[in-house]
Amino acid sequence: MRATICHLCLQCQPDKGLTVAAQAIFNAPRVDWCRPQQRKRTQTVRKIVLAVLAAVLTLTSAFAQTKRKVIIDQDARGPATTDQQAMLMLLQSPDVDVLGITIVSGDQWRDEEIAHTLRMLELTGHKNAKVYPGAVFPLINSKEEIARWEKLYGAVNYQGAWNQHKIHAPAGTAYTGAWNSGAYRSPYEVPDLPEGNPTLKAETEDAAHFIIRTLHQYPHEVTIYAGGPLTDLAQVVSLDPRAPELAQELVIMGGSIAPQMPMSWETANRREFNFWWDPEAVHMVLHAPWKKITVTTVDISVKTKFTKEMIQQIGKSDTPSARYIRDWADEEFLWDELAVAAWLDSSIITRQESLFMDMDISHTAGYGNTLVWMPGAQPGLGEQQVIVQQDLNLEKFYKMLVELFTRPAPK
Ligand SMILES: [Ca+2]
Repeated sequence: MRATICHLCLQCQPDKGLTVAAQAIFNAPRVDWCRPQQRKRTQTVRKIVLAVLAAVLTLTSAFAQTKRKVIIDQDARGPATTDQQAMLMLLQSPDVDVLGITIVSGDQWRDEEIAHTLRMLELTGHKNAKVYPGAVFPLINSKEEIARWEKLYGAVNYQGAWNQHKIHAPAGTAYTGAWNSGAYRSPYEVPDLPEGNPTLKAETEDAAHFIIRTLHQYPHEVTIYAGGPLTDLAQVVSLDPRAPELAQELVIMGGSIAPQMPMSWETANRREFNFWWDPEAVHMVLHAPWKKITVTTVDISVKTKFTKEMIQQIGKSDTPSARYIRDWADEEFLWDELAVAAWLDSSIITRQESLFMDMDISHTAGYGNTLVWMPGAQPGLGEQQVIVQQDLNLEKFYKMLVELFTRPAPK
């Protein structure tokens, strides 16, 4: 019987490894004794466990690093439509980490948009995504300002949340489907939703503070995808003018230069809804120090279409996202979806231009019009150089849409 005690035994078999004598001298100095093979085996097991743990940590870290971080800043008409569908694409991408969704008034008023977004998250299996309330009204523009403008310069057909009545599209124009079917509501009225009311709640932190906090938390790692009016981002610029320097890049759906459309559109070719809703915000954001700005304008958006055939194809899959698209999507230009797709896979864009871009904030006939210049022709008043997409690989884009909407929600 040994008079010493093995600390290996105490650690691995505390009740079996002690002899009576050992228990009697439990407090005696401990030595590494005795069973070289057992000790060696124990050390080998430890090394293997540590190696496996290190490998798991390395893989986890590498996986986390490969996920691209994005903040979605969006107006969010619903159910479905380009707004919800663009968000769903980012949520469904296994390569993307959606850090938060900030909602701004535009196609509808903010609070109703928040409700549609929360319900979309519930229906598509993305309940963990966080939603932050953004701006209710533009910085300067207003219903009264638009009424004054229309008296002087003519009608503006699509006014998003300001539309007071259903607009019936003239035959042959592009104003069709869900895009123009909204009835006017007061800014804070949230009706019962056709897709069901959400039980999820939005966060209490506002959009601008969330964006600033997150850019500081992950400097140079976060893309901001802006699919609506730019009021939230203008508030970011106002509160923390250097915050844009901390973003990896800014992706915008907005603006219009010279789209090939029916004459009713071409007579107002520089007026695009997202930019028109809050021109001063666009001016502020396009003068801020972003590292990179990419703009998906109407010019390229109108080359796309979500067709009934595509919706039916997606609806054959029995995933939560596919069911959501099947139940609520309609034919529509893929405005916001294209901006998302081009960020997910830049090879979807086959032609692009580098232009200087700004916004007409003159409150005259051109108020809300997109301004662009070829490099060298810009006035040099702080306007930014942006990448403007011109053409795309439609087949690749549509394939991505179907793939993302038919896959299960990423874990
Ligand atoms: Ca939008």
